[in-house]
Amino acid sequence: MISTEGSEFSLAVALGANLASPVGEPLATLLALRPLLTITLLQLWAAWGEEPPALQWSPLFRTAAVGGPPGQPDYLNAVLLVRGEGTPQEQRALEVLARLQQLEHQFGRERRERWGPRSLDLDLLWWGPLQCSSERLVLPHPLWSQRPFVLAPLAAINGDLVPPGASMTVNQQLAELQRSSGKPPPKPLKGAGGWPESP
Ligand code: A4P
Ligand code: MG
Repeated sequence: MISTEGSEFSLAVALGANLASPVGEPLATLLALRPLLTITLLQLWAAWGEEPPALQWSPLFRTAAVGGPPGQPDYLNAVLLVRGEGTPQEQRALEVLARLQQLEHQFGRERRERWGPRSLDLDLLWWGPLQCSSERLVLPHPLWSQRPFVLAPLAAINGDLVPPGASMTVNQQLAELQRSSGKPPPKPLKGAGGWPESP
């Protein structure tokens, strides 16, 4: 048996917003969220007795809504990659999810309909090879590789990344999606002051 103890794993979080939150429009929401999400994750890793992970943020992307009711406003999307030591565990992933949902709630998230507009959506995409299939948590997220609003931010962080369970790089998946949909991939939002990765 190959031990994964001591290896580095990545955990990925998808961020999305297309309605105003108590702090303002989606850009204000994601700017306010960033330090809170950073502290939340660093606190969790510290509580588990792990070294602080490295956080890699994508630029922000303005993307057309996929699915859900017609006429939704465009989204602002981004992805956060959290890289650190320690073996991914379902119990810990549920703790991360609970903290993400607290943040969604803090930013005024209301759940009305599937894929409906929202002031903040924080989805866990994967955590290393961990697989979960409960109602509360499905990992890897079943749809991430078909979502241009996930693949384009991931490609901006590292297009050569082969995510857990995938057989292609993120760049290859993005090219494949472009071929099958016939739509160009989303572009990073320019001039988003206060978001360091913004071009
Ligand atoms: N849940 C299970 N697994 C997970 C996971 N890996 N991460 C449960 C997060 N939550 C997970 O969540 C519903 C339930 O899923 C929760 O109670 C949680 O315990 P939700 O946030 O209300 O569902 P959702 O996000 O609407 O659904 P889903 O299937 O994750 O949809 P997507 O893929 O996130 O789609 N278009 C653009 N351009 N940009 C977007 O960000 N987002 C969506 C939502 C649709 N269209 C979009 C965007
Ligand atoms: Mg969600």
